Amino acid sequence: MQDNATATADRPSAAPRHLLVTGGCGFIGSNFVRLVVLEHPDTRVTVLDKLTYAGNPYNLAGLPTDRVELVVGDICDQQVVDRLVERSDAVVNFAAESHNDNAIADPQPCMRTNVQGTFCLLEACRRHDVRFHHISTDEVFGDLALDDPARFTEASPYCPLSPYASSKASADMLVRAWVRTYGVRATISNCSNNYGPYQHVEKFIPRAVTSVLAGVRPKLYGDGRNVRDWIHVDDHCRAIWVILTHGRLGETYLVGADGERSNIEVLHTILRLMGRDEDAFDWVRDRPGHDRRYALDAGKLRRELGWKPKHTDFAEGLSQTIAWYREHEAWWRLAKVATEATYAKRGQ
Ligand code: NAD
Ligand code: TDX
Repeated sequence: MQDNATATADRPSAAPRHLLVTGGCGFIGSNFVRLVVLEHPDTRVTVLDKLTYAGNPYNLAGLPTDRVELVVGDICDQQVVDRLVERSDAVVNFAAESHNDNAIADPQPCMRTNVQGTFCLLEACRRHDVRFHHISTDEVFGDLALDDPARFTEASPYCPLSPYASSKASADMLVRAWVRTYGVRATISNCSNNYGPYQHVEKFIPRAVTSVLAGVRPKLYGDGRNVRDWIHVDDHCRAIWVILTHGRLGETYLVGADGERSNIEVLHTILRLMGRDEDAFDWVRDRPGHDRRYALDAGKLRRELGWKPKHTDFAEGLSQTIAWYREHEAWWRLAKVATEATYAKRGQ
């Protein structure tokens, strides 16, 4: 799709020349920054990242320093946020406390960053009339039963069921209110579960893969039948760029790749691809309130903006992801030790 195709009054037409990416040292944010810098040479990126345990500046290593700048700071710091937003054409907000298990153990950081941080960014975008794209999740819609043929659409009611999901739903509500009340030029995307390189080892797929690599048995929560709708991070990042440059202002777009799989199915595939027996894992206690199933219908994004996923072979995407973790042990080894110590205390 051309950068300046199909411009209308409510549809931004040009690629931003100077983009502010919050949370750009995390998993999806760093994949997005890399995509933008490598494929859109007219765009410069400033990353604002607090470098929490989940943020790693190495994730941006090798990118041209004249086009990528890292500012270490907090999206809840209104002064820093205002200064950076004022000199940007657009903001993409990835910054979040993104892990359900952490939010259950201690919801405070999640509420602060995900809700208060989004509020700060919206206020700055309102003051400086800057385009805002907010990254959200399918978890805002609650969960579906395993035998329910339904999938979430943009019309599904919000029904968050976990601390993390409720913080993301709250942030989405703020964005909608700032669009309606102040005319902030914003869009929201709600995506399903991502996998791919640079994902923190606390998350299911990298945790299982690095456990096998480290000679430890992976862990499966509950009965293992919970279903997630998997999408490769590269497909998510390409969807974000299309929505940022061609999405209708004020709109929400769901991003998913028809990748529903039960956790036990995913774990079996990982074990098979890594040459282990399918039962070489441990069952552990379930996550409290564990959402049963997520499933997204991304028809609007496909129809309106012509997006479609490229990584449609899940086993192939997983193989590449496993290879990435195999080749980047120095990237995950320390985080793995700390993460497993935390999980061990929680009995997971
Ligand atoms: P991540 O945990 O890997 O990265 C989060 C980044 O935000 C880190 O670099 C961290 O240092 C930074 N950060 C945290 N608090 C901050 C603060 N107060 N100020 C500035 N920076 C801060 O997360 P991720 O998996 O890349 O998720 C990115 C976004 O996508 C989140 O908003 C998440 O809710 C959303 N999302 C994730 C998924 C998924 O499957 N991972 C799916 C749908 C939506
Ligand atoms: O060791 C594990 N064993 C296990 O069975 C871990 C870490 C998880 N699980 C299960 C819990 C979930 O059903 O696997 C599934 C996926 O878990 P996570 O990777 O923690 O992801 P999830 O809770 O589904 O949330 C993710 O997708 C939506 C992201 O972390 C969120 O940021 C995103 O919004």
